[in-house]
Amino acid sequence: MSGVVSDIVLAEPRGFCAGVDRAIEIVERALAKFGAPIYVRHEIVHNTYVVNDLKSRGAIFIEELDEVPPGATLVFSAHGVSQAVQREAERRGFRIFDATCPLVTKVHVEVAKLHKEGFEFIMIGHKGHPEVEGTMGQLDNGIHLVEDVADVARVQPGQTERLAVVTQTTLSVDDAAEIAAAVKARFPNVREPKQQDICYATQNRQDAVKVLSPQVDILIVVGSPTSSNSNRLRELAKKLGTESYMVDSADELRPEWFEGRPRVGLTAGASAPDVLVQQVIDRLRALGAQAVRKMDGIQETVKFPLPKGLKLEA
Ligand code: 10D
Ligand code: SF4
Repeated sequence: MSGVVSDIVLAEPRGFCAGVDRAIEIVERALAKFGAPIYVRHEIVHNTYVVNDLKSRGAIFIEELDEVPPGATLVFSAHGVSQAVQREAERRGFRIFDATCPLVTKVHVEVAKLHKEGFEFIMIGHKGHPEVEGTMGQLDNGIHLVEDVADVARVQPGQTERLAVVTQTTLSVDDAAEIAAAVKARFPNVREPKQQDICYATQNRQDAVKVLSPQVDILIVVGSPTSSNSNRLRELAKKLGTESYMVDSADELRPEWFEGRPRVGLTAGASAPDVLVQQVIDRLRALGAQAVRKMDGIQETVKFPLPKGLKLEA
């Protein structure tokens, strides 16, 4: 089966975003400063390798706060938490570090601000996703979830005078725009975010796939099945007519995928570490890949500060 792959083109940008870098660093620094175990509510980011690596170093991942012993150190995942979870964690007296991405927190802050001004919300997002639960849980009620255009026709806000749209940060940019347009058509007064809530990293990785897909025969996305933004990359390539598969690790690559598809594009979701991309490259080399090149793409420079109490000088 060797020799099926001829060359690899790496998407640019791909892989870790600033929010993921920060979230992982928060757990690492908490481990270094306070020692194991450090409790983390939900997977810190949706990646199997990252979670297993932190587990091996003393992190314990939980979903419910009653799994955390009194006095423990607790980190909230990058996807954010509801007000109820925040309050309950404080009530239980844990030492809390919030690894919510600042771009998710920005949406929470906007919801709280507009709520005070009497707004209700249409949230575009995926039901059951922890970020959606966290954002919807900023209010007791008044946020109505729509997952697709059909939901927009069904949604019943309490009033339509003061209605605002918010979105999950990791959606398909194109699908979200279509759903937002349907919201606007049904509720012409609706207030849309000044800058859309879909984050720079989601936007940039999808833009790169749009450029790369037509240049290759198949696109491999490194990412875990639970990762929304990674799934959107594979879906986008398929929509553009390029065969695409998502893999959690190099072991999942199947040689038959590449038969008759010698030019391979490779990208990674915002939660997928570079070590996995390197392992995929090694596996593709074993399948015959000779050349590896990066596509031209923008360089990301976004970096978020760590919480107080975990900065190096702290
Ligand atoms: O599922 P997802 O794309 O929202 O999360 P993942 O952990 O894969 O990537 C990082 C994105 C976050 C934390 C939400 F903005
Ligand atoms: Fe933050 Fe965007 Fe990364 Fe999510 S994908 S952690 S919103 S930068």
